[in-house]
Amino acid sequence: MVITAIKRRKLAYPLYAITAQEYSLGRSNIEVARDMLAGGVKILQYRQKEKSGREKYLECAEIRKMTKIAAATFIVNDDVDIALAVKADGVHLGQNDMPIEVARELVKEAMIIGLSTHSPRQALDAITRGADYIAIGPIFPTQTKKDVCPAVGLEYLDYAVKNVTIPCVAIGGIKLHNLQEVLAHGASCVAMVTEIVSAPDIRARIKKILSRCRQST
Ligand code: 3NM
Repeated sequence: MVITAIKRRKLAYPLYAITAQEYSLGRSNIEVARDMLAGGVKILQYRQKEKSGREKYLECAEIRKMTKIAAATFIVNDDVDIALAVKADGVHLGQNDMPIEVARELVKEAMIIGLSTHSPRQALDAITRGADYIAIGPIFPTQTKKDVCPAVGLEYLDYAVKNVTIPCVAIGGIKLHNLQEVLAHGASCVAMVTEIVSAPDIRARIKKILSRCRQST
Protein backbone atom coordinates (compact mmCIF):
# COMPACT_ATOMS: atom_id res chain seq x y z
CA MET A 1 0.00 0.00 0.00
CA VAL A 2 1.25 3.47 -0.86
CA ILE A 3 1.37 6.13 1.84
CA THR A 4 -0.09 9.35 0.52
CA ALA A 5 1.92 12.55 0.35
CA ILE A 6 -0.53 14.12 2.80
CA LYS A 7 0.19 11.46 5.41
CA ARG A 8 3.93 11.72 4.84
CA ARG A 9 3.75 15.48 5.28
CA LYS A 10 1.84 15.08 8.55
CA LEU A 11 4.66 12.87 9.84
CA ALA A 12 7.62 14.83 8.47
CA TYR A 13 8.76 16.45 11.71
CA PRO A 14 11.75 15.65 13.90
CA LEU A 15 9.93 15.49 17.24
CA TYR A 16 6.91 13.40 18.28
CA ALA A 17 5.68 14.42 21.74
CA ILE A 18 3.51 12.12 23.86
CA THR A 19 1.36 12.94 26.92
CA ALA A 20 1.34 11.04 30.24
CA GLN A 21 -0.36 12.85 33.09
CA GLU A 22 1.22 10.68 35.80
CA TYR A 23 4.66 12.07 34.93
CA SER A 24 3.57 15.66 34.31
CA LEU A 25 4.41 17.19 37.72
CA GLY A 26 0.77 17.78 38.60
CA ARG A 27 -0.12 19.48 35.32
CA SER A 28 -3.11 18.31 33.28
CA ASN A 29 -2.76 16.78 29.82
CA ILE A 30 -4.41 19.91 28.44
CA GLU A 31 -1.85 22.21 30.06
CA VAL A 32 0.98 19.99 28.89
CA ALA A 33 -0.41 19.84 25.34
CA ARG A 34 -0.69 23.63 25.29
CA ASP A 35 2.96 23.99 26.32
CA MET A 36 4.07 21.35 23.82
CA LEU A 37 2.38 23.23 20.98
CA ALA A 38 3.66 26.59 22.21
CA GLY A 39 7.17 25.13 22.22
CA GLY A 40 6.83 24.13 18.57
CA VAL A 41 5.71 20.48 18.65
CA LYS A 42 4.09 19.46 15.36
CA ILE A 43 3.22 15.83 16.15
CA LEU A 44 1.38 15.23 19.39
CA GLN A 45 0.14 11.87 20.63
CA TYR A 46 -2.45 11.59 23.38
CA ARG A 47 -1.45 8.64 25.56
CA GLN A 48 -3.19 8.12 28.87
CA LYS A 49 -3.61 4.70 30.40
CA GLU A 50 -5.68 5.15 33.53
CA LYS A 51 -8.63 7.37 32.76
CA SER A 52 -12.21 6.62 31.80
CA GLY A 53 -13.24 6.65 28.17
CA ARG A 54 -15.27 9.77 28.83
CA GLU A 55 -12.32 11.64 30.35
CA LYS A 56 -10.06 10.58 27.51
CA TYR A 57 -12.64 11.63 24.94
CA LEU A 58 -13.09 15.07 26.51
CA GLU A 59 -9.33 15.66 26.67
CA CYS A 60 -8.85 14.49 23.10
CA ALA A 61 -11.66 16.73 21.86
CA GLU A 62 -9.92 19.72 23.46
CA ILE A 63 -6.47 18.76 22.18
CA ARG A 64 -7.89 18.22 18.70
CA LYS A 65 -9.03 21.86 18.68
CA MET A 66 -5.62 23.03 19.93
CA THR A 67 -3.67 20.96 17.41
CA LYS A 68 -5.85 22.24 14.56
CA ILE A 69 -5.06 25.84 15.50
CA ALA A 70 -1.35 25.01 15.77
CA ALA A 71 -1.40 23.07 12.46
CA ALA A 72 -0.04 20.05 14.31
CA THR A 73 -0.69 16.38 13.65
CA PHE A 74 -2.81 14.74 16.35
CA ILE A 75 -2.58 11.03 17.06
CA VAL A 76 -4.57 9.09 19.66
CA ASN A 77 -2.96 6.09 21.34
CA ASP A 78 -4.91 2.78 21.46
CA ASP A 79 -8.48 4.08 21.21
CA VAL A 80 -9.69 3.86 17.63
CA ASP A 81 -13.18 4.99 18.65
CA ILE A 82 -11.88 8.18 20.28
CA ALA A 83 -9.58 8.90 17.31
CA LEU A 84 -12.62 8.66 15.04
CA ALA A 85 -14.89 10.65 17.33
CA VAL A 86 -12.55 13.65 17.54
CA LYS A 87 -11.37 13.39 13.92
CA ALA A 88 -7.74 12.87 14.87
CA ASP A 89 -5.13 12.61 12.13
CA GLY A 90 -4.17 9.17 13.30
CA VAL A 91 -4.28 6.34 15.78
CA HIS A 92 -1.32 4.50 17.29
CA LEU A 93 -1.57 0.80 18.09
CA GLY A 94 0.59 -1.62 20.04
CA GLN A 95 1.38 -5.24 19.22
CA ASN A 96 -1.42 -6.36 21.55
CA ASP A 97 -4.10 -4.00 20.24
CA MET A 98 -6.61 -4.81 17.51
CA PRO A 99 -5.06 -5.96 14.22
CA ILE A 100 -4.17 -3.18 11.79
CA GLU A 101 -6.51 -4.58 9.14
CA VAL A 102 -9.45 -4.31 11.52
CA ALA A 103 -8.49 -0.77 12.56
CA ARG A 104 -8.14 0.16 8.88
CA GLU A 105 -11.70 -1.04 8.16
CA LEU A 106 -12.89 1.29 10.88
CA VAL A 107 -10.83 4.40 10.19
CA LYS A 108 -10.63 4.04 6.36
CA GLU A 109 -7.72 5.18 4.25
CA ALA A 110 -7.37 8.84 5.21
CA MET A 111 -6.43 8.24 8.82
CA ILE A 112 -2.83 7.49 9.76
CA ILE A 113 -2.23 4.20 11.56
CA GLY A 114 1.03 3.80 13.48
CA LEU A 115 2.26 0.61 15.09
CA SER A 116 4.78 -0.03 17.87
CA THR A 117 7.42 -2.51 16.70
CA HIS A 118 10.32 -4.07 18.55
CA SER A 119 12.11 -6.17 15.93
CA PRO A 120 12.79 -6.32 12.20
CA ARG A 121 10.22 -9.10 11.88
CA GLN A 122 7.53 -6.90 13.44
CA ALA A 123 8.56 -4.01 11.18
CA LEU A 124 8.10 -6.08 8.03
CA ASP A 125 4.83 -7.45 9.32
CA ALA A 126 3.54 -3.93 10.08
CA ILE A 127 4.44 -2.72 6.60
CA THR A 128 2.83 -5.70 4.89
CA ARG A 129 -0.34 -5.14 6.86
CA GLY A 130 -0.62 -1.48 5.97
CA ALA A 131 0.88 0.60 8.78
CA ASP A 132 1.58 4.21 7.73
CA TYR A 133 4.47 4.57 10.17
CA ILE A 134 6.16 2.44 12.79
CA ALA A 135 7.70 3.19 16.15
CA ILE A 136 11.12 1.62 16.67
CA GLY A 137 11.92 0.84 20.26
CA PRO A 138 12.54 0.87 23.06
CA ILE A 139 15.96 2.16 22.03
CA PHE A 140 17.06 2.62 25.65
CA PRO A 141 15.59 1.30 28.92
CA THR A 142 12.36 3.06 29.91
CA GLN A 143 10.00 2.86 32.87
CA THR A 144 7.25 4.75 31.08
CA LYS A 145 5.70 1.89 29.12
CA LYS A 146 4.97 -0.88 31.58
CA ASP A 147 4.41 -3.88 29.32
CA VAL A 148 7.17 -3.27 26.78
CA CYS A 149 10.07 -5.62 26.04
CA PRO A 150 13.61 -4.82 27.24
CA ALA A 151 15.53 -2.16 25.30
CA VAL A 152 16.33 -3.27 21.76
CA GLY A 153 19.25 -0.85 21.40
CA LEU A 154 20.42 1.14 18.42
CA GLU A 155 20.85 -1.93 16.21
CA TYR A 156 17.18 -2.16 15.41
CA LEU A 157 17.17 1.55 14.58
CA ASP A 158 20.12 0.95 12.23
CA TYR A 159 18.14 -1.83 10.56
CA ALA A 160 15.09 0.43 10.15
CA VAL A 161 17.07 3.38 8.79
CA LYS A 162 18.58 1.09 6.16
CA ASN A 163 15.59 -1.06 5.24
CA VAL A 164 12.27 0.59 6.11
CA THR A 165 10.80 3.03 3.61
CA ILE A 166 7.72 4.13 5.56
CA PRO A 167 8.23 6.83 8.24
CA CYS A 168 9.90 5.58 11.43
CA VAL A 169 9.84 7.10 14.90
CA ALA A 170 12.57 6.18 17.39
CA ILE A 171 11.24 5.80 20.95
CA GLY A 172 12.10 4.66 24.45
CA GLY A 173 14.41 6.28 26.97
CA ILE A 174 15.37 9.09 24.60
CA LYS A 175 16.60 12.16 26.50
CA LEU A 176 18.53 15.30 25.70
CA HIS A 177 21.74 13.58 26.81
CA ASN A 178 21.43 10.67 24.34
CA LEU A 179 19.51 12.43 21.57
CA GLN A 180 22.65 13.14 19.57
CA GLU A 181 23.47 9.43 19.45
CA VAL A 182 19.99 8.54 18.16
CA LEU A 183 20.17 11.26 15.51
CA ALA A 184 23.66 10.17 14.50
CA HIS A 185 22.24 6.71 13.81
CA GLY A 186 19.91 8.27 11.26
CA ALA A 187 16.61 8.71 13.11
CA SER A 188 14.53 11.32 11.30
CA CYS A 189 11.94 11.51 14.08
CA VAL A 190 12.26 10.92 17.82
CA ALA A 191 9.42 10.36 20.28
CA MET A 192 9.68 11.34 23.93
CA VAL A 193 7.39 11.12 26.92
CA THR A 194 9.10 11.84 30.24
CA GLU A 195 11.87 14.03 28.86
CA ILE A 196 9.14 16.44 27.84
CA VAL A 197 6.24 16.04 30.27
CA SER A 198 8.50 15.92 33.35
CA ALA A 199 10.39 19.06 32.38
CA PRO A 200 9.69 21.99 34.73
CA ASP A 201 9.62 24.28 31.68
CA ILE A 202 8.17 22.25 28.81
CA ARG A 203 8.46 25.00 26.21
CA ALA A 204 12.13 25.58 26.97
CA ARG A 205 12.83 21.82 26.91
CA ILE A 206 11.17 21.46 23.50
CA LYS A 207 13.08 24.39 22.08
CA LYS A 208 16.32 22.76 23.22
CA ILE A 209 15.36 19.39 21.72
CA LEU A 210 14.34 20.98 18.41
CA SER A 211 17.53 22.97 18.26
CA ARG A 212 19.60 19.76 18.75
CA CYS A 213 17.57 18.10 15.97
CA ARG A 214 18.26 21.02 13.64
CA GLN A 215 22.00 20.95 14.42
CA SER A 216 22.20 17.34 13.30
CA THR A 217 20.63 17.88 9.85
N1 3NM B 1 6.48 3.00 23.48
P1 3NM B 1 10.02 7.67 27.58
S1 3NM B 1 8.71 2.89 24.68
C1 3NM B 1 5.17 4.71 24.73
O1 3NM B 1 9.18 0.87 22.50
C2 3NM B 1 6.39 3.92 24.49
O2 3NM B 1 7.16 0.94 21.75
C3 3NM B 1 7.68 2.37 23.46
O3 3NM B 1 8.71 6.88 27.17
C4 3NM B 1 8.04 1.33 22.51
O4 3NM B 1 10.30 8.65 26.50
C5 3NM B 1 7.55 3.99 25.25
O5 3NM B 1 9.61 8.36 28.87
C6 3NM B 1 7.77 4.89 26.41
O6 3NM B 1 11.10 6.67 27.78
C7 3NM B 1 8.66 6.03 26.08
